[in-house]
Amino acid sequence: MKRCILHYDMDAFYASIEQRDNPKLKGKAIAVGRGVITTASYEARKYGVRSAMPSVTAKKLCPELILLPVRIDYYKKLGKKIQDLIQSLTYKCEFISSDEGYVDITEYMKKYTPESFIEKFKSSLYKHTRLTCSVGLGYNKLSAKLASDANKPNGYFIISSREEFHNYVKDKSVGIIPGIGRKSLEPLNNMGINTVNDIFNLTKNNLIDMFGTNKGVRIFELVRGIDDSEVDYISERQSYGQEETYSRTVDDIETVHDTLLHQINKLTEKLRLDNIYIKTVTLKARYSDFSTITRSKTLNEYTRNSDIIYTTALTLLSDLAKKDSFRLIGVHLSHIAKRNYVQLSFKDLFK
Ligand code: TTP
Ligand code: MG
Repeated sequence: MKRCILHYDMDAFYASIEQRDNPKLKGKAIAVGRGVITTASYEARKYGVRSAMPSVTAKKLCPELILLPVRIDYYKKLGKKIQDLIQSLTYKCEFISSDEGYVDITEYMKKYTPESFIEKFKSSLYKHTRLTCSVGLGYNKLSAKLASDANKPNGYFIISSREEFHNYVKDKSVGIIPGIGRKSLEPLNNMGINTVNDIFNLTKNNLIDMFGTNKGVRIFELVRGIDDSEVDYISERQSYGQEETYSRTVDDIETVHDTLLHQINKLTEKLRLDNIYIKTVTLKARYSDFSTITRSKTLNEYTRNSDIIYTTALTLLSDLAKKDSFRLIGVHLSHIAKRNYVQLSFKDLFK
């Protein structure tokens, strides 16, 4: 495979968390939700209990169903823990929701077989969370996403080529293709088009006539397993740093403070533009004898607040053994994350 993309999806996420935390619920038909079910354990699914179903209907289908209240903040916190774990493995990840995401593992294929990587991924997630997930490995995001649904729960599946994609989807319902939503499904079914193969047999022009150019072409490509979209990760090389080399050495600490403040204001402006938060502040200092020192501090929460970053930089500066004859001063910000995935500091939250 030229590219190797992994898609993971936690099994019965909310329900599995409740079963994990309360052994009495293990092996039982449970569902999470009040009026409407958010999800059901696999034991409850045997009775036909599903997400988005009114709980009254669910109770009729499965009278012994145990209904639990939704603890959304708790599930989100666990989702974040899972994301942190995956991010500690590789930065090339894109999280879709608390329980689902893509990881570009192309580079790992030099060291691992697809199977051995999946085993490692699943077992380390389980070790740290006691929760299971299903994994799909594909040659692009589309094939990975489909593969992760193939052997749920706690399974995995690999789709390594367009041929394998075709064989996997051809007899399945059109609805299996992510990107073909309910809206498109109805006109297709009305025309007697039910399986992916039925669409496969339509020409591109047929599809353009039915859905317009953009959507028609998109569907034409999707059923052929064509999807060039990249895993939307933040490049590790993306640098948030500012350095200043003084034309003469600086002994005055106030000047160094001013430089730092100016640098940090510039950096936080860039963070805002990129919608990025950071957790680690690194101070770099070079002295008149050309010795260079860096000192880092990782904060408890993500931030892009210039006061917090400046205060941290000053603390790092005051920790330095030598506090004069600076030739260079610089700040680097790392441990970066997008807004959706981070627990923010109070100052950032209420800004
Ligand atoms: P899903 O991944 O769709 O479902 P799941 O993890 O419960 O089950 P599985 O992946 O094994 O099929 O959704 C993740 C969580 O999102 C789910 O546990 C509850 C929540 N959710 C809702 O609140 N409403 C919904 O309609 C759906 C589908 C999910
Ligand atoms: Mg899930």
